[in-house]
Amino acid sequence: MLRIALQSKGRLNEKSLELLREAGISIEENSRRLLSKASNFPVEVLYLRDDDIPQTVSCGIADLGIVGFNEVEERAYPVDVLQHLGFGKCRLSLAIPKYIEYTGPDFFEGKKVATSYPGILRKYFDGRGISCEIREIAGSVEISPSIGLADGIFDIVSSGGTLVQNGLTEVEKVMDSDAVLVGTPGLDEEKMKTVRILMSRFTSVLRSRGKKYILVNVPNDRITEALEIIPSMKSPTLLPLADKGWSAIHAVVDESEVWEKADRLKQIGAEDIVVLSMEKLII
Ligand code: PRT
Ligand code: ZN
Repeated sequence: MLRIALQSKGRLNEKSLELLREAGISIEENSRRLLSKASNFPVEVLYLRDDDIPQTVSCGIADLGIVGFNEVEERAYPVDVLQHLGFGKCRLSLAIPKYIEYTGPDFFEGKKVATSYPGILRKYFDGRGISCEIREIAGSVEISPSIGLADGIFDIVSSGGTLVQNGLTEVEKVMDSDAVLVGTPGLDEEKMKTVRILMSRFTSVLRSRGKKYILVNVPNDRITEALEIIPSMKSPTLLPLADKGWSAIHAVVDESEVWEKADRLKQIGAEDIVVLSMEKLII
């Protein structure tokens, strides 16, 4: 039985459970329970605050965890980063009041910066030989400059709305982050077998996200051009139609490119373009 630590509530909770669900793992969801077993896979979920996940996985109380890469970097406990999961995307950046002129990273020499991520920030400044006073605070970092606590902040940025609301401007991106699957270093072979199955299911789910399945009928003399518009993952599926001189192409395309590709296919004489949702892409 593998134990996987997930955030009990917060930004990553829902998406982590959704990933497990889409990977075919049924967890009984009861937020008051600390531990829940899956009914159809040898895994149980341990719900924790995200801050505690790296340590819990590092010391083997949980075999796996899903947590922001920023927390893994900040806590610096030894864990194996097994997979980037692509949700919970954000960046950690330095920001200063918007009316102050920024002169590059040396701006922070001798200044004070407020953050909840002192470890990552210390590494950044040390790597550049900048001596800056880091003021660690637990929350509402963004108000620090306006109350005179710091000259700038180092915090998570997603849309940038919070910075704007507080009269701040982003001046340096220090790292990108997304949710990652982490594992206890040196798991035994028995557990690793299950971990590998889980990771390959996650890969299938993640690959199918944002993808559509497209079927299109193309005159045979335009097939080469059509295949340039919708290149296939391996070799394309090409089926002759009953109507001689025509073939059907099946391919997987990014959702964001569907309209643009459909327009181009029509321009070369393609007809009957069908776009389908893709639930899983199991390779
Ligand atoms: O209770 P617990 O300790 O478990 O949760 P938490 O409150 O510490 O973390 P939570 O749930 O807020 O975030 C969990 C993880 O989500 C973070 O560690 C990041 O990896 C990731 N993540 C992604 C974010 C954001 N986007 C995000 N926008 N975490 C926080 N924010 C906050 C940020 O702190 C800032 O206040 O949102 C604000 C900025 O957002 P924008 O969109 O205005 O730029
Ligand atoms: Zn937290």
